[in-house]
Amino acid sequence: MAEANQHSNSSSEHLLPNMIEKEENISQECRDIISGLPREEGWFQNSLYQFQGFWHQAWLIQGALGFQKHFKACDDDILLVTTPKSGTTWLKAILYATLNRYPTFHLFPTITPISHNHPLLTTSPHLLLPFVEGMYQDNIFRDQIDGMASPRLLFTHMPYSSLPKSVKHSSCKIVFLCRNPKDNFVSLWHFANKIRPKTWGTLSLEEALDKFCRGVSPHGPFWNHVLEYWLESLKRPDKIKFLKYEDMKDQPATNLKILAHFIGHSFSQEEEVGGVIDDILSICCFENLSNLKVNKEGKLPFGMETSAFFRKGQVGDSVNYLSSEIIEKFDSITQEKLGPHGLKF
Ligand code: PAP
Repeated sequence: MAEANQHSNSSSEHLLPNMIEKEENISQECRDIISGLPREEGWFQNSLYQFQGFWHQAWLIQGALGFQKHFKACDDDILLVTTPKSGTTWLKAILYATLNRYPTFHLFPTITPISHNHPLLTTSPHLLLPFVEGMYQDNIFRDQIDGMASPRLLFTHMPYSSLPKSVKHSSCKIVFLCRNPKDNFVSLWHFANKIRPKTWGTLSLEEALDKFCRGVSPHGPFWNHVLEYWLESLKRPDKIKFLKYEDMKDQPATNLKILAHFIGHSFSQEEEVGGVIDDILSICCFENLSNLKVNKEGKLPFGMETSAFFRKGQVGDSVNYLSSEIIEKFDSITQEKLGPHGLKF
């Protein structure tokens, strides 16, 4: 089995103070709440707390409280929700490029949206969609969400049961992305080892596996997170589009067309013939995004290096890390938790 620390980054020490600072700066209200919650050691943060049935970092619990209390959904909002490490960066880029394709295309019908000055070429996808619980963690940023032009394209990792009522009751659309649990786990394990401070040592595969299978992963339990959105998408297919990373990889153009239609921004015949779909997929593909300077050398405001979001971008990489015994264990949990509901990976 490969060692995750082969991927560790010597400059990741600076991340810890930022994460700790965020934990130290939480409000008294949140401090009081988390003091009564079950706590476990985090993967790349000091602690995870079980809040409303799922494991989160303290500062994101504060963000979730603000999100639940203050967020007013608009009917034309589009909310991307993902399980962490399921292809969030990719879907953020795809949705952004799809929603923002009009000005260029309509002004210059012979020019595709992928012009040399497209924002995705110089800005991390993570900065193009506000991370709502991150923004609501801080009152200063809250106003920025309220002040966004419509249609607002927003992002969250929150479980369905923790979403604000107004999201559920408005006509806003939810795009949910998840991924095969084995690949998701391997991606998360690598990510954790890449961004953990070196002084913490490597998180072993066994330790990570134990946490993940017990449900103790960021925004986990993984299976419950996926199941909530799956069940809701069955009840309300017009409200929630349930997507799998594997399907996006397998049939990107077909799924992008479906996605664009779902969010109310279908591609016209003219656009399809003009190659707009292919252009969006080209600018957002792993090879392109991962090689851009902004994604190779950039940093997010809380110190995270943007390169941490790009590793292999492949389906099935977990076979290179998991023994057949572990694969069997994963498959049986998945079958037990999701199988009865008709969800397979
Ligand atoms: P997040 O949920 O923390 O934002 P996210 O972007 O979901 O992270 O996770 C990164 C994963 O998406 C990585 O998977 P891997 O570890 O299995 O390689 C990363 O490589 C993959 N990824 C990032 N960008 C793309 C892309 N454009 N196309 C396909 N996969 C991508």
